[in-house]
Amino acid sequence: MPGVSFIKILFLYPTLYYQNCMDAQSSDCFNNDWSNWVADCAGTLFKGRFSHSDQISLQFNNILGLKFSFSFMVGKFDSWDPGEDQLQVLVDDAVIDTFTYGPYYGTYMCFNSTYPEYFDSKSYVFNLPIGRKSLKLTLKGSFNEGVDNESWGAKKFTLEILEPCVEFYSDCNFQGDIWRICNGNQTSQVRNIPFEIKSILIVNGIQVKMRDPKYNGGQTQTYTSSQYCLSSYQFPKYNQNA
Ligand SMILES: *[C@@H]1O[C@H](CO)[C@@H](O)[C@H](O)[C@H]1NC(C)=O
Ligand SMILES: *[C@@H]1O[C@H](CO)[C@@H](O)[C@H](O)[C@H]1NC(C)=O
Ligand SMILES: *[C@@H]1O[C@H](CO)[C@@H](O)[C@H](O)[C@H]1NC(C)=O
Ligand SMILES: [Ca+2]
Ligand SMILES: [Ca+2]
Repeated sequence: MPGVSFIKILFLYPTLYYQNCMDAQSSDCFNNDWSNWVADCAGTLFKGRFSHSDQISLQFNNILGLKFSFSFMVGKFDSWDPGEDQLQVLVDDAVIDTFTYGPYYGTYMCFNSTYPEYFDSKSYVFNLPIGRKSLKLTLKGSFNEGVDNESWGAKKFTLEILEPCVEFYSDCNFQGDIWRICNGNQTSQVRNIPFEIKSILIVNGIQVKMRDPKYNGGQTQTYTSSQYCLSSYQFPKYNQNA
């Protein structure tokens, strides 16, 4: 067996996968991620304001990992009543946190001058089942009065992949048999994958290097993004006895 074929995977972690509305006046606060509603509280832009049963979500597709970190900043605006008004954080429709604040919690900054505001940073680490390729994050409110009295907003959305994975497939478009490697069991060199590779799912921040004497004149290929269809790809050497 020729000894020069290899696959090398470089996991640069934590992998910053997504950010939105990070600064006080970031222009991407106005994009359609989460919501196209934008509120300005004393010079700081938030997605919002939301009240009653408003909820905002973002769906991520073709994302691969075992462990993630999601963070954002919540704006508590005006008169939240504990026990009555609350905000929930959901991952794929499962609640991972529920929180509230008192009506006089914070400092007077914007909107209804009778009640103060509070900006709070939230951060969550969670796992996804192996093989899951999508993720939906949701912020869901429950308030019994309108935005004139009590409301919320959110900004500084960040999603990091703490344990990313790469998946190799026997067919194009991420179909067929799967061979997966995650950074929890990172191997710098892999010599045998039990099928011919037709596509590779690679999230931002990961490098996959491959070389085989029969492919591309034996030159090392470096992939930094997903490969949807590698036709006539014969690498790595198909090992039927693996
Ligand atoms: C706001 O609060 C006031 C005073 O508690 C109440 O009378 C009013 O109905 C509330 N407005 C809404 C929209 O719930
Ligand atoms: C501020 O809140 C009070 C009490 O809930 C309400 O009566 C009033 O209408 C609100 N003011 C404005 C400007 O919305
Ligand atoms: C790495 O771990 C994943 C999940 O446990 C497993 O499917 C995969 O085969 C492992 N790869 C190697 C090279 O050990
Ligand atoms: Ca206020
Ligand atoms: Ca209330």
